[in-house]
Amino acid sequence: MSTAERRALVTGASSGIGAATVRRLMADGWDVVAAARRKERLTALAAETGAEAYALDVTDDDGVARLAQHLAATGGLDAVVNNAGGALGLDRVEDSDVAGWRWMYEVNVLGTLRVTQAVLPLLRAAGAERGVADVVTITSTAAHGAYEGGAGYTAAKHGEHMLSQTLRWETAGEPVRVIEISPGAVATEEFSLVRFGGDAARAAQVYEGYTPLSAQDVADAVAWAVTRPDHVNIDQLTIRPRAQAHNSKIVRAG
Ligand code: 8X3
Repeated sequence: MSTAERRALVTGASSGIGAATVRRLMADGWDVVAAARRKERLTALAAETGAEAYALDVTDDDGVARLAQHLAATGGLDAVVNNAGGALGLDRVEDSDVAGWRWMYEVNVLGTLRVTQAVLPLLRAAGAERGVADVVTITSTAAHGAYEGGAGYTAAKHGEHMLSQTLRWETAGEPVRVIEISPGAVATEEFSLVRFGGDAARAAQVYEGYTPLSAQDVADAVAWAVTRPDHVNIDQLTIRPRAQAHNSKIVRAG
């Protein structure tokens, strides 16, 4: 599939996997709308890559609807990369904070639902015209298993996984592919910092003693999945560092 004149929306684009995906798709010749809450954080990325910076909070119904209108009025959409999301805390179930779970559901599950619902008509139209369009969702290996302290995040990611699975059943036969990319440990600027409430030392420990994935590794997987021949759907792709066999099994040096 040629990427010439194809347009992608990437959410959570201000850092990490989102920013790397914007860079990779722009380098591959896509037009990219880079969306994130903090538009000022997108300015440098937009200047560097030529992507369009768009302020979006995936928890805001009206904001998501406005984005869909903007996309419809400015050329439509060939692919969405649902990347906005995150984890809060590493608390046992008995100690979990309901507000933290609510935030994780709101951003990971409902944010993906909101954005996907809003742009699906545009993707259907693009697919009908050009052969295929893509819904890509960045879940996590946490979408496919459990680990101690992870229940809020794993439950939300399992929800996102089932959203993706169900949408694939519902759109089978249409020119819309539904793709789930599930990364393991990825060293990004923010994921673990957010999870541990800004505790930089604790966040850094997550990636010590082995080579974690980079955001670029995941962006490469996205770019590969959306450029398969039109009849090929990469349902779900797990990608981990070589030193990781499970969320809780990482072999560290020393
Ligand atoms: C991040 C991977 O192991 O922290 O999505 O759940 S993990």
